[in-house]
Amino acid sequence: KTVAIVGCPFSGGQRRTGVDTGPHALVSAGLPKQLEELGWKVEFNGHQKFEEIGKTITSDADIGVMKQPRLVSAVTKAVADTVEKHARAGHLPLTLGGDHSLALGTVSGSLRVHSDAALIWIDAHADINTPETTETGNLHGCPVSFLLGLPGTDVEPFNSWVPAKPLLRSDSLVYIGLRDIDAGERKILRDNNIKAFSMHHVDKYGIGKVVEMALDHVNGNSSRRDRPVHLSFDVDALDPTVAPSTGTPVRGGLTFREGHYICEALYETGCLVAVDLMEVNPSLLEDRDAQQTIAVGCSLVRAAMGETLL
Ligand code: DIR
Ligand code: MN
Ligand code: MN
Ligand code: MN
Repeated sequence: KTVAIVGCPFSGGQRRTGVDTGPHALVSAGLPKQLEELGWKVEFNGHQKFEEIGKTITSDADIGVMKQPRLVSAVTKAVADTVEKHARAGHLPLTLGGDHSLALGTVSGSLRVHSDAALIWIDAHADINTPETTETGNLHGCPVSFLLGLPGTDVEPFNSWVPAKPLLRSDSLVYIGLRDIDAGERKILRDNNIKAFSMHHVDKYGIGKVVEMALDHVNGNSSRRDRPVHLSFDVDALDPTVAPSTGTPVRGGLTFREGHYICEALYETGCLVAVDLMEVNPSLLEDRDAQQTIAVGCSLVRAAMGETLL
């Protein structure tokens, strides 16, 4: 089995610099070799070249409140094409971010090949603001709304490539780890009846039961549990004591083991068709914190790719 590493040095979906160095740091820490040691054939021919896309965009004024909309749209479109290409070749795309706006691209690419895939989104945040509800204008807080085709997402420049017809049904999405949700997002989650396990639910049921319920939800009443799954993991889902170097840390997050358990359990299903690891920002805080976050990021990916304790 081949894993295709899609390194995405991109920070344009939010305001803090440095998250674009995340992919390089994860690869330099030895992630490709670690995956080979797990028995994977690793395809990695350097990181995505987003500078060239940047050069084609001469001015990128806000559209409504959206920040850098043309750049985010062009980059996510390119990511969608790259992920699609690897998925069609039967490879497992592993996308390293970069900020979480990239997932508009990764999930779009996955769904072009695996149209029945479900999305499991591990994050402190729901990232489901629309261009109308976003309070910050940062597009890393919006990718899920575009994937669901929510009202307000049929806007330029994204509608030049994101289909008007929803890519993903709202019952094909599950969240785990939420604890920082905007008022507008809360309404969207409720109105669309979206399955979300907050940290409250992780405390109440335990992570084992939560993952069980998440898989039950996306598989509906099918006992076969064979639905393809795209895992999009924002490292800020973890507690800041575990993964401190990330742009929007929120206390009260997943423990090291809870994060790893999710990855291990999804690997065990045999149904993972794509994995994203996003929002590792090694430039924040001290080097020791950055090294810890990079190490945890590599470790989460290994867990999703079959590393077991025994
Ligand atoms: C906030 C923060 N909900 C926003 N989102 C973050 O900007 O829309 N997502 N940090 O990861
Ligand atoms: Mn490939
Ligand atoms: Mn996120
Ligand atoms: Mn987040």
